[in-house]
Amino acid sequence: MENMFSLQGKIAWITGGSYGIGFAIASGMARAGATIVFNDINQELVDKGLAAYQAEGIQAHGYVCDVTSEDAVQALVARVQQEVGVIDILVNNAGIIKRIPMIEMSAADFRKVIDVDLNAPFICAKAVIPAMIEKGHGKIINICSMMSELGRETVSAYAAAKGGLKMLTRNICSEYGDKNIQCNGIGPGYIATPQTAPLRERQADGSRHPFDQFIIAKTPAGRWGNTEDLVGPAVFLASEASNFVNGHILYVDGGILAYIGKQP
Ligand code: NAP
Ligand code: GCO
Repeated sequence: MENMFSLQGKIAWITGGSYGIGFAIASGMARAGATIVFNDINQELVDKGLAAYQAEGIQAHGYVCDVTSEDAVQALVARVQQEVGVIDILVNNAGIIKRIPMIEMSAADFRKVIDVDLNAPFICAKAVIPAMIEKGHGKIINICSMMSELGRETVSAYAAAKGGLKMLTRNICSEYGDKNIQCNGIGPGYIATPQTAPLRERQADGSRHPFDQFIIAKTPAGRWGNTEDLVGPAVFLASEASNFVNGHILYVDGGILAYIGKQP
């Protein structure tokens, strides 16, 4: 049974993997046997990531690469192939959010979010798929969101990107499923990371942020997720245990999408 979930001998590339959700998923994949490759946007973050992996006993390979640049991504994939090997597993994790009411948001800000959260997963998947086809297998995991399904005030660009990422996931499955490539998404609920820190900030009087209280009430599990909650689902989608699971979005949300909300 254990072998079904083993990632022994696999090379996994986690974008934006120096901290947060990407770091936790990569560490979990390393514990399952995978060799970890990650990138981040500057050397400082990569060094921080390398030290964090080392502290966990993981010898990760870290590179500076902006995933919105197709040239940089193609160069990174070629370099990884030379220095580490062919990428078996891609996790499109790097992402940004801008919380701005739509009518106050500039088109430039909207484009920036779409660029990192939707164009970059296309660029990274496009870069790894040819070698996956040649090797005869591949796993792509796109980190989606509650906003792949739901809207909310101030996150128009993020919701548009994550909704698009859900459909890119299904399309990669449709186009390359016959090449033994499985492309699935993970839709995390509200997870305590730096990205969501502003939504959890304590108020001046020490009370919980109203959004924090809203999320607790909206989540049947009654808590925020932590990054470890995403590890089992990610290892499953990267392993042979999920070889006939394709084009699926696995929501890991403590039940948010199942719930109408607390009755009055
Ligand atoms: P995070 O703490 O902000 O980490 C995101 C990582 O991506 C950071 O290391 C970031 O670097 C990197 N990154 C951003 N732009 C990049 C680029 N152009 N090239 C390379 N790396 C880049 O976010 P997180 O909360 O761990 O989220 C990770 C993913 O999960 C994102 O796609 C996010 O949308 C998604 N997600 C998060 C939650 C949640 O509740 N936290 C829920 C659902 C989905 P910088 O520090 O330089 O920006
Ligand atoms: C927000 C949050 C969310 C989460 C996550 C939910 O402002 O609503 O940042 O978008 O980060 O993506 O799944």
